[in-house]
Amino acid sequence: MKTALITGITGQDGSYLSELLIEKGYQVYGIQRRTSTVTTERVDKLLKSGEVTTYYGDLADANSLINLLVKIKPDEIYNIGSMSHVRVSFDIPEYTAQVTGLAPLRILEAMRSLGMKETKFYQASSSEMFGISPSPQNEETPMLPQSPYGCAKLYAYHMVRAYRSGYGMFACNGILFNHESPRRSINFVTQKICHEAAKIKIGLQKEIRLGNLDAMRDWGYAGDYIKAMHRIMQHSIPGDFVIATEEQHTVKEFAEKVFGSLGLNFYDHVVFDEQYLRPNEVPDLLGDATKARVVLGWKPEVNFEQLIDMMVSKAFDEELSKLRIGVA
Ligand code: NAP
Ligand code: F7E
Repeated sequence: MKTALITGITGQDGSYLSELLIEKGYQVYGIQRRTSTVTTERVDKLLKSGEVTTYYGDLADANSLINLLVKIKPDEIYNIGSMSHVRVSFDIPEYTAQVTGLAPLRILEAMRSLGMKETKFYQASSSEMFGISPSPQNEETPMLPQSPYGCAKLYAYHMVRAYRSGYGMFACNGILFNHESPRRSINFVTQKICHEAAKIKIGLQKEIRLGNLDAMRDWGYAGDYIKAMHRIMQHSIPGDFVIATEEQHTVKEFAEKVFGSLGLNFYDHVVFDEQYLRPNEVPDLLGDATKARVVLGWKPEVNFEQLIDMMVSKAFDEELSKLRIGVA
């Protein structure tokens, strides 16, 4: 039985990846950080059933990571934990560098000094690293990040490459474009739009406050993207792969479709709010995932419309049930 260690197991991708690895017969361990309110909601079922085991640790604490590597001796490490919010990274740039940039180095260095030659390492790299490079973006596109988050991810990306070539480690970057799901945190634009539209439909509020509506993104489904992570780790040669749908939409288009699917007109409700603008914007992300398609045989299964349907119907049900139990 293979053993996997997932950092960021309580997040969107961590929960889907845990389910996939369990299905494939892995023993799954995760690192959980201490928080004042419990953040294990997405994996609670798996924790209760004993299919996943978590240990306290923190990406900012090298000793906690070393101790867990010694204890678990994983065959595969998926480093998907991160301070993952681009706008917030402008408020906490140094923390972002610590957790998103330096933590992958901490793990790679621990693997190296512990002599874990057979252990494979996956790094959750991001399309945010491309920044203002013209689209479509692939593995050869120059990277010009615009945010502390993008810069931290780029540092980690290069460390993975350097440890792979310098020490012969099986270390890979999945360069994932935006991917969403009903499990997406509420402060990313897709989930925010779905939930606020649902609340407007139910009559709980009248408006939605948003920032830049013209940003273009290549949005896929998280459940498809975690399959790519696993394929990257099973490929015979470690490498870097762009994972994307190769289809682009604006924030405006996403919102129009969400509101339309609930029988609402987005423009009757939207209010511009500059607090949601960023010091630097990334205007145009569109992936070219040819390498993943050809080398890994990976392609997305859920399209843009299906993703929206899935997110809106779950958001609507959740908002309605909060109302029924009196917490909305
Ligand atoms: P997410 O939902 O925000 O999950 C982030 C995870 O990291 C959570 O489990 C979080 O724990 C954990 N974490 C944060 N700080 C930590 C710390 N100091 N120590 C230990 N764990 C910590 O993110 P996601 O959407 O699943 O994304 C997964 C990874 O892919 C991230 O690295 C993200 O930057 C990257 N990425 C995401 C996308 C996307 O569109 N989703 C695209 C490209 C790359 P808590 O639950 O306690 O907060
Ligand atoms: O913003 C605009 C905003 O925060 C998307 C992370 O998973 O993907 C994600 O980063 C766009 C931006 O995602 C609001 O300005 C307008 O142009 O949903 P987002 P992101 O910044 O693209 C990358 C690939 C990652 O790696 C990250 O971890 O939407 N926008 N109005 C808004 N965004 C937010 N959050 N809230 C608004 O009200």
